[in-house]
Amino acid sequence: MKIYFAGSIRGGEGNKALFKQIIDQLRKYGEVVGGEHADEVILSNLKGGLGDEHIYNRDSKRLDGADVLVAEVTTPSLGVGYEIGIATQQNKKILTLFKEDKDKKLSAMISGSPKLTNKTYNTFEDIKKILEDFLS
Ligand code: 6IA
Repeated sequence: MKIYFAGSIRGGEGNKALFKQIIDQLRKYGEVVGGEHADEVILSNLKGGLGDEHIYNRDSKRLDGADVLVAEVTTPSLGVGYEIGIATQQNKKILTLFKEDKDKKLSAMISGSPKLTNKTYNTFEDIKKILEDFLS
């Protein structure tokens, strides 16, 4: 199973340490693509930076080839929203993870979609359980 992991980059600082934990957990279920921003090793290989067009082409191709999209959506991100829209059109299995926070509300275009599995969490233990239910 190929799993595309999406999380905010320019949309605002996501919780990179948590992204990394999610990616490591996802590797138990399949091959993870995307999520470089959370991976120190790959990050260090990217010194000098990639052009935006390159990132767009590469990520679009990877998303096309993925079976499942798992998106951390607590920090609103145009890129993540775009990827969710594309994956929805491709009828992929999609899971969103949103950290419970009384001051934040997930976009209705995400929380209201019947084509997504939207889950809220408090702790990484919650995420592990959500992933187990969704992916196994
Ligand atoms: O609008 P955003 O930048 O928050 O969009 C984030 C989403 O777009 C992520 O889920 C990625 O799949 C994709 N994306 C956007 N920029 C990049 C990127 N830039 N590298 C990989 N995926 C990206 C280089 C960042 C650098 C810190 C390694």
